Amino acid sequence: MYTSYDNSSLVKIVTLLKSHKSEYLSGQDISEPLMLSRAAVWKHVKKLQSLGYKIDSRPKLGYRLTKTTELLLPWEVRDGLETKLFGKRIYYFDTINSTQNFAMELASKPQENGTVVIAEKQTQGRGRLNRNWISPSGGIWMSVILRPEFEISASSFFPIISSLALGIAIEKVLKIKPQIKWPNDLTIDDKKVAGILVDASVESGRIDYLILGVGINFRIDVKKIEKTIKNTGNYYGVATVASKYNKTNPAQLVQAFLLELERLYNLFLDGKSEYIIKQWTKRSSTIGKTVSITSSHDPIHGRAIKIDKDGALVISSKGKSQRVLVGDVS
Ligand code: BT5
Repeated sequence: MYTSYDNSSLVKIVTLLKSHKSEYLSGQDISEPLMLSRAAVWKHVKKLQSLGYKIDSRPKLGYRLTKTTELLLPWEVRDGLETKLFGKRIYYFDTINSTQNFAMELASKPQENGTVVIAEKQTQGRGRLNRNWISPSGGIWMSVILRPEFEISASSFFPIISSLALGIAIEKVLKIKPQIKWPNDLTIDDKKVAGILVDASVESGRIDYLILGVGINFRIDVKKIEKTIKNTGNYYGVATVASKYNKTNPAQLVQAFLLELERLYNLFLDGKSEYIIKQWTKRSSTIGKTVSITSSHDPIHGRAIKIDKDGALVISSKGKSQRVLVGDVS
C-alpha cells in the first residue's frame, strides 16, 4: 500500500526527476540532497521503473525521467489536484478485495473525511444489491469517504451528484459525452462504462458516513468482461472510456472527477439541487423514455418524467405518477 502522506525517498526521487525532465541527474545529484547512498538511489530507481516510470539510466550521465507512470499512485493523483477536501488523503493498493471495504475501516475517523481509496485491481469488487463488479487492471476502482452534514433523506440524492460529476469529468478529459442511466450508471452507446455504489452508515438517525464507490472502465478489454458477466443481474453490455490508442493518463480523470464532485457537492449544500437536477436531466438517457423498473417489488412500466429532489425517479403509469427510489431501468 502507498499513501499520499508517505514522503519516502521514492517520492522525493520522483519529484526531483520530474523537476529536471530535460536533463540527466547523476547518482550524486540525487543522493546528496536527499542524503541517500548511491546504491539506495539505484534501488529506488529500479522500484520506480517497476511501478511504470520510464527512467533512462546511462552510465556516465545518470538518470532521466522520460515518461511518467499510468498507475494511480497517490502522489501522482495529488500532483495537480485542485480540490480542497476530496483526495487530501489517498490510499493506493495494487490489489485489494474491495476499496469499499477498506474505506469502511477508515470511515469512522474524522480526519478521513474526503479520503480516497484506489486500487489497480479488485478481487471482490461489489456492485449494488450484492452483485459483483469485475475489476481487472486498466480500470479506475475507487472509493471516497464522506462524513456529510446533511440529513439522511438527502443521501439518496448523492448518487445523482456523483453520476453527474463523473459524466462531466469524462467529457472534459476524454472529449466524449457519456449518458446517465438512472440511478447512476454511465453509458456510452447504451453500454455500461461506469457504475456507482453508495454505502451509508447511520447512527441514531444521523448519517455517520457515506462511502461512494466508483468503478470506471478506463482502458479495459471489453470482450473479456462481457464474456464473464453475460448472465448477471443488470447486464446490458460493457464499454470503455479510452481506447488502447488513447494516451490520456487515468490520473487526469480521477483529478477532474474529484474536483467536479466537490463543486457539485458544495452547490448541493448551498441548496442548488434544482441546478444539479437540470444538468443531470440533460445528460440522462432515462427521462422522457418508456421504461420498466425492476426492484424487489413488482416491476413498474411507464414513462420516466423526471427525478425529484430526493433523486427518486418519477414514473407516469396508467394516469398516475409513482416515485421509485431503487431499481434497475430497462
Ligand atoms: C454498480 O452496481 O454499477 C456499482 C459498481 C461500483 C463499483 C465500484 S469499484 C470501486 C468500489 N469498490 C467496490 O467494491 N465497488 C465500487 P450495479 O448497478 O449493481 O451493477 C452490477 C452489474 O454490472 C453486474 O451484475 C454486471 O452485470 C455488470 N458489471 C459488472 N462489472 C462490470 C464492469 N466492469 N463493466 C460493466 N458492467 C459490469
